[in-house]
Amino acid sequence: MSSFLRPADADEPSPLSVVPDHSAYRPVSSHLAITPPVSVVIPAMNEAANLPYVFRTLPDWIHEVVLVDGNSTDDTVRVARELWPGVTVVTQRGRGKGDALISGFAACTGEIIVMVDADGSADGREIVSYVSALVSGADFAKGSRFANGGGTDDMTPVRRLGNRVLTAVVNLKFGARYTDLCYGYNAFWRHCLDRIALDCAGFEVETLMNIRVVQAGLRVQEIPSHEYIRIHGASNLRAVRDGLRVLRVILKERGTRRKPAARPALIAGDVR
Ligand SMILES: Nc1nc2c(ncn2[C@@H]2O[C@H](COP(=O)(O)OP(=O)(O)OP(=O)(O)O)[C@@H](O)[C@H]2O)c(=O)[nH]1
Ligand SMILES: [Mg+2]
Repeated sequence: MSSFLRPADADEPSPLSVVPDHSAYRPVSSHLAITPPVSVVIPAMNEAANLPYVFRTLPDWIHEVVLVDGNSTDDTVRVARELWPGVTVVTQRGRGKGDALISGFAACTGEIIVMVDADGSADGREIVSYVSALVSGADFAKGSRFANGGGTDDMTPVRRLGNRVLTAVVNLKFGARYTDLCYGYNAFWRHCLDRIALDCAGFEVETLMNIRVVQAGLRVQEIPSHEYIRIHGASNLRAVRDGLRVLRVILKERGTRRKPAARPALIAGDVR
């Protein structure tokens, strides 16, 4: 069990009173000395041609890779096993990216879970930024293509406009301050899953996560991320159909806009 690095667990004993178990921790880099076990979940449907690019960028210090196969008709599973011999392959029972991620999360044994697309659009070398944010105190590290330092090569004007409008609606309704909404590169401590109880099937999964982490009062930090263009194959996303699914989720979730914390009244002699 991780002891002092894991945040948001008020019931845990004081760091000074426990002996940390470092056996599961791995050295990472000069930026981040050690990390708890990190699971990388990759939803993949017919991505055999892209997997070599994805796996090439994954850091060698991660604890495991969980690939969720959406009943691919190509060599996705064989290629994944060749590229990462210890890979855990989960065969998806249902359909859709949300369904795939929920199955993948359930199979993870790490304490930190990172979601990475299989189409070559995500750079695994960014994982260290996500993990750094989590070990520094965030519960949920949310990738953003529109935060300073982020970017995208793979967004049509229609998608860009849709994403911007949906982001604004979520910010307004739920009191969030997101710069990006429909983006698949995120990471979080495993304990977040108990607080957000995911129950959706399709591409609306990221939106649902983003809303529920805010509703749960979890600490969210945006991580600037660059989205590269899908290398091979065709998108599974249909802008209008999936945009409407996202909108439905936003409308269905109950708004929980929180009031800013009241400042205690000044009393005589109080110096601020
Ligand atoms: N297992 C599984 N993976 C899926 C499913 N639908 C999409 N994916 C994967 O989810 C990731 C994101 O899907 P994409 O088709 O790239 O969607 P997108 O990123 O919005 O669109 P483009 O990058 O523009 O093609 C990819 O790794 C897909 O292979 C599914 O039903 N099952
Ligand atoms: Mg993609």
